[in-house]
Amino acid sequence: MRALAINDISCVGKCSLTVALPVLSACGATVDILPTALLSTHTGGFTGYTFLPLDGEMEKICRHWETLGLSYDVIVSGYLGSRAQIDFVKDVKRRFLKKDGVFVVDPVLGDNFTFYKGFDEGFAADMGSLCALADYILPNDTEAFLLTGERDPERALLRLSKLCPHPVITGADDADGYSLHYFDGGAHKLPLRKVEGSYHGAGDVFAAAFAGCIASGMSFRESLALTVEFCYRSILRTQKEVPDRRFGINYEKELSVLTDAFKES
Ligand code: PXL
Repeated sequence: MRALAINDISCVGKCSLTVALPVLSACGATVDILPTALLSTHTGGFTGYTFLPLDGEMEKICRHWETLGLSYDVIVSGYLGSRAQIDFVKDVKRRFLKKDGVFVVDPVLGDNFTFYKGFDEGFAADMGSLCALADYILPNDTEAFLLTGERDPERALLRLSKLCPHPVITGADDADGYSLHYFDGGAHKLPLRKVEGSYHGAGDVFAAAFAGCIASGMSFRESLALTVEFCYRSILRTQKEVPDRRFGINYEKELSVLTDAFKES
């Protein structure tokens, strides 16, 4: 299975490409990367970080790849630094995704019901137009709200299902507790064990694991269950081991959840 991860390189903070590479690899994928920007750290809670957008370089990289005849079983996109990059990713899907390939979009917009630095409503609307081209979208509760205007996850899921056939809201509180919501023709709710606290990079770990599972031919439901198990264990470990949550999730010692599942495939 050949995967393309489109995301930034945050040198410190264990998110985006530095997570996508090991996690997709643990699912047995050959992983190529298309970096969207180079940052000294991610933007969540750090100040004074460097930010180099790679827009011009991305087109040059793709032109070279076309001479190699590359194509992908799965493309997974994450943090995009500008509205132009959102348009570019649409083009990358058209140029490089196999006919029966899977396009997974993590619409990275914000957390704790606020936008990440540099994003606004116009950016969210453009991200929605990228979601409309995806087979699976993986917003957190904040991103589901920013994309639909609905705070209630069940209503947000239904709105998202008009955009994309398989939306997943990766974790949201409602009257019944904390749950993942997904749609596969009907709406479903998967209760989650909540680990108290806020865990930067958890969404990126989730997106990479889910993309690896679904592209390996695992069913939607099984892919979610395995991804949830991997993320839960990693977050629990982080709660015990990492006092400063800006430094990401300690997922490394839990990669065996994925490697064991994909040993024979
Ligand atoms: O984890 C999402 C993410 C990815 N990349 C960058 C970010 C963030 C969230 O803050 O800043 C650069």
